[in-house]
Amino acid sequence: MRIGITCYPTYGGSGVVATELGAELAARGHDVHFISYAPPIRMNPNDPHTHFHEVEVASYPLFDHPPYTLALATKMLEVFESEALDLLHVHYAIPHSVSAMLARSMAAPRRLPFITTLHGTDITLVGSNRSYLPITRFSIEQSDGVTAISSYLQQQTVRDFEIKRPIEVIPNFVNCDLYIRKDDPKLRARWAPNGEPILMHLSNFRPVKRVTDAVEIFAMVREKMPAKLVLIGDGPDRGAAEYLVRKKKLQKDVIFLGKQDQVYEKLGLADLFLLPSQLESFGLAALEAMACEVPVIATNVGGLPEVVEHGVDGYLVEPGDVKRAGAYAIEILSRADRGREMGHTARLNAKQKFCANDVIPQYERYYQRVLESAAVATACGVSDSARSRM
Ligand code: GMT
Repeated sequence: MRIGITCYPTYGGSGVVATELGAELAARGHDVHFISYAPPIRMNPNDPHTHFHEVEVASYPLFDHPPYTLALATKMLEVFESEALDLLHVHYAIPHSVSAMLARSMAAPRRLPFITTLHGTDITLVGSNRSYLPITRFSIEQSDGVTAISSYLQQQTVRDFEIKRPIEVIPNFVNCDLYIRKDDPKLRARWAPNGEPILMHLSNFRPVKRVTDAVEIFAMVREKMPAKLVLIGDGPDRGAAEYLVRKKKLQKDVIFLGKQDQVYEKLGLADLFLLPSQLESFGLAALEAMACEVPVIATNVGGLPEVVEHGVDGYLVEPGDVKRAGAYAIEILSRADRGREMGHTARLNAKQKFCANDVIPQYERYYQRVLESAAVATACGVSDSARSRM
């Protein structure tokens, strides 16, 4: 298949999923064309099946906000024509599904079906804003196919957006060959020279991630035992996290790595992963840690209970309950066998439920179904608005 993929190319879960999906599809022989304003951060530019098409956004003194949505729609049409795309797959509804809808209309009567994958804040936060809700709902209804990355998000979308069409749940995935444990004492010694346990957090440091809670949890652990906290990522709350680290005099024990490309090289060195988010539609970072045999302490919100099994491969606490999270962290870290056992189970569960080898074929089958029903709809002369029933 020839697949156009649009996503946010910077750090963020939806862009990571879209890029990894593109890489997996390319490895299976599909031609993948990323269409965005910059190459996605994890994209492999040397892969012969992977291509990038830049959306150029012209500015003009009249534009306070250059209309990216329109430039994107034009580029989608251009790539459809030049590369004979079979379909477009857009990640994060706003504004990508609206651009795809425009591109499909411009391509008519040629067929350009598009699939929208919902990731989370496009529904739970930004999409629910009244400036965006009606158009997001419309573009979801109009998509030829819609997927959500967890059952939680599917139900939330149906409920909050009063969506009548089917939404397929295709969960996020992890490459189980790449994300593996790396018990390398030399590498661990960079952060923990005296063999201290390593706690880790990875996110975009947005307020929804509650990064300062990770620091609070670590401070509780640190009162009981030597330990190190490695924070991966960057974003608006990094300053607050750094301030809290200084306030608690933990500078020697907390390492801010900033944005990192190959996170699998780091995650496999951790003993415990912290994801104390206010909300998480899935929690990809938790899954990536689990694949590396790292138990997870996360919050009992959104799609996280679909990923982390409380008491089995980690623990779930209510958002903001740092005391309970700290107690669980101490429990896991003070008994090495408990942590290892949970870590092993975490990898087993990650492999069983979310391995790329199983999830990517779900996307391939879904693409096929969307293409077939779009072909039938065109043959029957069904309009765009009536055919979005996949
Ligand atoms: O808010 C974010 O963390 C970014 C956002 C995105 O779309 O980039 O992440 C969402 O998508 C990820 C990939 O599907 C999910 O793993 C995250 O749980 C989800 N974030 C939230 O729901 C807050």
